[in-house]
Order: sequence, then C-alpha cells, then structure tokens
Amino acid sequence: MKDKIVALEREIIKETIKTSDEQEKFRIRYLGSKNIIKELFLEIKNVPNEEKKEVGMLLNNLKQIAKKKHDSFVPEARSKDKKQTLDKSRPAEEYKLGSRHPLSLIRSQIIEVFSRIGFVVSDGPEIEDDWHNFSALNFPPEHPARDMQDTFFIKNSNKDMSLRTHTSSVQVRVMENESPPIRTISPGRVYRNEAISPRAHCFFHQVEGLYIDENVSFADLKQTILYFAREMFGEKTKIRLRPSYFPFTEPSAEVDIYWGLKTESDYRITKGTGWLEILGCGMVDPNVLENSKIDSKKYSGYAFGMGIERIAMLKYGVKDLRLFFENDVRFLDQFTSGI
Ligand code: 2U9
Repeated sequence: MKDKIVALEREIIKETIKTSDEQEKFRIRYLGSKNIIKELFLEIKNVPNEEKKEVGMLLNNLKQIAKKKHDSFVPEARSKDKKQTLDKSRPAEEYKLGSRHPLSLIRSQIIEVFSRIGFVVSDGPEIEDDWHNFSALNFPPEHPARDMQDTFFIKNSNKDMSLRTHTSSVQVRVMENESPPIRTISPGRVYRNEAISPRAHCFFHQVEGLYIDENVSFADLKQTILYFAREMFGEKTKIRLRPSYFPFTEPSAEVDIYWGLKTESDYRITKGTGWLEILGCGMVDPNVLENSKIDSKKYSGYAFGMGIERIAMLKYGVKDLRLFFENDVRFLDQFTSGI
C-alpha cells in the first residue's frame, strides 16, 4: 500500500498542467468524485490495523499535494498578466443606478403642478434674435438688460444674435404662432453675463408661464401663484406680493412665501423678515400682446417667471448654486427621484 502511495506521489509530482484542459483532466483523476486517491482510501480496510493511521496520513498528504498542484495553475485569463486586457472570468461589476439631477427633479415637479391646471410645455431656441428676446417683450432700445454686461452676444453675418436671457422668448414665439386661449410654461436654460458666485452663475434655468384669454385678471394670477406655492412648499404656505417692475408686465410683482423664523438659519436666509422671494409675475403689458398681433382690447394675460436653481436651493437647503453644475456624485447621489 505504501509503495502504491509513493508511486502515485511521484506521478503527481511529474504531472504538468499548462492548459485549462490539462487542469481539468488532473482534477478528474486526482480530485474528482471517483478519483484515484479515493480508491486507495477504500483499500485502507485491507491494511493491518497498526499501519492504518500512518497510511491514512500519507493519503491525506497525497490529497493535499494534488490539490496544491491543481490550484497552482491559474488560467491565463485570470492571471495578473499585464498583457491580458479582457478577463472573461472576472465577476460582472455591480450595475450602479444613477439618480436624477436635483434641477431636473424640481423642473418636473413644477411642470406637473402647472400641467394639472391646464398649462402645456413649450420649447424654443437658446440662441435668439433681438426681437424675441428683447424688442417683442417691450424692452426699450437702451434698456440696461440689453447691455453687454448682461447678455452674451453672438456675432452673425446676417443679424446680431444672443444667448437667450430668459425663456419669455419662447412664449413670444407661442403668441406669434397660436391664438388665445394660451396657457403655456417654458422651462429651459438661460444665459446672463454675470460673475460666478454662490448665488449667481452665467447660466441657470427658468420656468416662465403665460396665460392669455378674455377677462384674465390679477386675481387669477394671485390664485394661480398661491396654488403653485402651496403645491411646492406645503398646503399652509402663505404668500405676499410686493410691487415691482418688469418691461413686459404691468402691473408687476415679486412674490414671497412665508418661511418662518424658527432657526438661526431662517433669520439668515430671510434677512430677519421671515419672507423669501420665490418668483416674479405680472399682467402682460398690452404692448407685448400687440407686438405679437394679439388684440389687447379683447385679450389680457398674466405671466410669471422663476429660477429653478432658486427653488431647488430653498427646497433642498443648498447654499451654493455652483454645486448644481459641478456634477460631483457625492452631491448628486443625495437626490432620489422615487422612481
Ligand atoms: C411674455 C410676457 C411676459 C415672464 C415673467 C418674471 C416676471 C420674473 C424672473 C424671476 C427670477 C426671472 O429667473 S429670474 O431671474 N422673472 O420675475 N418673468 S413676469 O413674463 C412674461 C413672459 C412671456 C410673452
């Protein structure tokens, strides 16, 4: 018996494993379910009792030698060979699901709130002519918003174009192409030539809204804004309107929501007033209607505009607007869409 074990040990040592096939053959012969070492184990019953222990140990040792030899061969694909680029045996990497961008989440939420009361989304170009971005919206020729400081101009061989400074330009196009009743919102990216800081960027996102029909009143505007504020910030949200000025609306107002003064941070962000500005709005100036060939004696309308970043900062407590554009996954991972 001992001779058989020694002979088998020599055989195992002599074996060479250079391919996966050879490794598999080796495994079947020495480690498989009906392997040759197992057969010797079965013969232990014929060994004299005083030798049984020793023979058992020798066979266990033989098994270890075979196992070691088998495992010492690593198929090429799994070796750390630098030349090998494709490792077919490597387990698949975890499929990491991304999350929706916070600005996209807020935009969808705003669209959903307004679509529930009949607003439809309209889209338009980011590169605009002077008419759609300024003149049609009642900006006087010398208005400071047209100034080089605010607008990115693009020199074109035919006419001067610019990157749109608001999405109202989209709504001018809607007014030109459709007749009232018009109930539309335009979400989109806008550009302003401003210094980048925690509170301002040279591009940001807006949602602007426009409603034109017969007998549209300021009361309709107030009610729509109140509905929006409560859908976005909670059903008990209070709003206030402060008089303001925009070239395209008259009268115009800025809308604040009551944020409260419970914490030190509330004092800081509301500058001690408890109120926070969320959007601007007003009744569409009759000149703007006429510019798009809408009869201002028959029709009136209201409009509003808001910055998506501003709403997202308030809702998510983000203090630096630049975080929205850096695409740092540690920031983005915190937002889940719930879908
Ligand atoms: C048409 C006529 C009028 C859209 C309006 C505002 C008031 C407003 C700002 C809020 C913060 C822009 O992102 S922001 O800087 N917007 O205050 N926007 S009324 O008025 C229109 C739109 C289209 C044809």
